[in-house]
Amino acid sequence: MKGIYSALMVPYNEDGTINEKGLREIVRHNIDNMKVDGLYVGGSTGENFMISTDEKKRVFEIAIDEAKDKVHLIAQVGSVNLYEAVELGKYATKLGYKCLSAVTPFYYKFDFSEIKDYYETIVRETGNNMVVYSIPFLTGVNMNISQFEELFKNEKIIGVKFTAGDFYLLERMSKAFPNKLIYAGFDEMLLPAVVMGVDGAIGSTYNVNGARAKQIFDLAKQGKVKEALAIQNVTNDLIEGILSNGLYQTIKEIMKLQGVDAGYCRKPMKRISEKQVEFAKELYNKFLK
Ligand code: MN9
Repeated sequence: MKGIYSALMVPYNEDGTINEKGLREIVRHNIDNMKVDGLYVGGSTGENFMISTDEKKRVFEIAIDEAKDKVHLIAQVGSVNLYEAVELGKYATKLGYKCLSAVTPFYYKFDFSEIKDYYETIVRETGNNMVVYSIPFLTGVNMNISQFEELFKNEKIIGVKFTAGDFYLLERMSKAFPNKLIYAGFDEMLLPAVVMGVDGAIGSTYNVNGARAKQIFDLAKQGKVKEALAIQNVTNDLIEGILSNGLYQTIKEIMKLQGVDAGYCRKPMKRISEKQVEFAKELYNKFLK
């Protein structure tokens, strides 16, 4: 389950419904053109926390139906509603997902025993594997190494998607848990994460820039840090542009230029402006054409 995973984008129609045909195209684009090793379905990038339980299930159905067994698939089922997480986990497991992931429960400032119970409940109820999704800058939940160790005692908890810039913790975890899968979550810091020993990376920009990500990953694994840095530099010129122009709106716009029906973002995210569309075009022409 190592390598580069796209955090799967989900295209929405103007009325906010899922553009199912476009979603199938995005899955194929990632597999055939971006050549990613896996897809992380139902994460932040899929705008998952803004959609209903039924819509989340539909995204899981379409992604696995289109991807078949060509790439690794991880279904993100986490929710501040644990009962929804369990329901989605059971659903994804039945569909054939071999691994689940769940964001740390957020908003209510749960203590660690509550977080631990949340993960153990999902794995117990589903019988599936679990990759913890840690993204402190959005959830406010920061876990230390002993807490990760505590979670990892459960053999079904097989790894973590670590979306943070704490490279000390990342290095400590890679060293301490050689049998767990550590995925880096910030695309702009892929190279240092690989140098610190991660097994893979999961990110939004891989939907459009997967080829460079794979090069960075492979070169860094071979110890060719200088060559990898040159590619990370170009990648970060692109990512800087994407972030300045609206993250998901811009990735969708670039994907359209790559020939994919990538749709719109879901409200409350706003519609892309003409000016942003123009800048997305510039980024595409400069970095991806
Ligand atoms: O899945 C993504 N995080 C979010 C990880 O979208 C919140 C990243 O891929 C970032 O989008 C990317 C740009 O900052 O690194």
